[in-house]
Amino acid sequence: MPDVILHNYPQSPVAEKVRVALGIKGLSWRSVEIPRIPPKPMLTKLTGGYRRTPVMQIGADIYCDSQCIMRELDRRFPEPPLCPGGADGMAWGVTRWTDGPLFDQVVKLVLGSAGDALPRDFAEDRGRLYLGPDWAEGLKQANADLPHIVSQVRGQFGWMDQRLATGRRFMLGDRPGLPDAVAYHVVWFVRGRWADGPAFLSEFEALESWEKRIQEIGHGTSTELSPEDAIAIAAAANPSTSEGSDSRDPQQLTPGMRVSVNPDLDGGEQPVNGLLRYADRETVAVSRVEDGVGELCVHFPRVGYRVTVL
Ligand SMILES: N[C@@H](CCC(=O)N[C@@H](CS)C(=O)NCC(=O)O)C(=O)O
Repeated sequence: MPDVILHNYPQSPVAEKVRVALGIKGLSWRSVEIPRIPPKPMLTKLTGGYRRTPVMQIGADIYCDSQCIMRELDRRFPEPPLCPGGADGMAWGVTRWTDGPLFDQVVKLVLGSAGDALPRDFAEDRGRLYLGPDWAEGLKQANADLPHIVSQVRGQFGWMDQRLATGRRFMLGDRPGLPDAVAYHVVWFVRGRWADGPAFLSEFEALESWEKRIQEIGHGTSTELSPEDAIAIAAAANPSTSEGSDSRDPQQLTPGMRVSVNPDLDGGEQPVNGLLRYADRETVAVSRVEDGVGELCVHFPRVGYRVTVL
């Protein structure tokens, strides 16, 4: 199998989630460092427009969004499983809480508390992405509303702490898994990027000792790769995804349809267009041809993404 390549940057919490999953699986992988703000021409050459972090590449297959990445990692490298002890199914639902409402509040906390200290281009990019077209107003509101936002995060971190306070080593028991990776990245973000984060977290003793256990797992073994080499690897490979669809598909998606795929929330992002290659309940994959690279298959999760038939 070609190498697992993660396009990421060190400060990205969502990438940290995937790095923890790579650690749980004990994998060796290649790391391509991408810019923190657009333009990201080497990344979008592979994705066809998707610009978020992280993106996973395996040959000419490109996996957008951590939900899709984690699922593919579990499919290709089933041992150890991301949902040990038969926790599959609802454990994915937990990710919709941590990555959705909880992450949104933590972003407001981090951006709102930084206020004017944020570099202008970063504030503009992340403000638009997470707070919508009225992001400047949203940032001011977040700053004025910090005590409320902290109270919201505190309650939810309390749930995680409670889960661990019963003596469990990890969220599901003795073995680490998906709920650990998705909870950890939010805690990691709060600790590292909010000045009051460490003091805030000191209330949660069980959570703090669990953080150490997650850190001990590490990130697997990574070696650097240049974006040029990653593109050359894609150019030399063919997508490994077979054509397929599902007769119960509510949108009646079938291979060969011209579609566009975009996150279902308005972050002002560019849709990815292509020919549908594969669709089921969990994923949608489109084929596209990129100048100088050839055919690529770009994968997205179904939940949280809108597929539009063109
Ligand atoms: N739903 C996406 C969210 C990814 C996301 O928002 N990542 C942040 C970085 S932690 C991002 O893309 N920020 C803008 C950027 O890196 O350009 C996922 O789970 O992968």
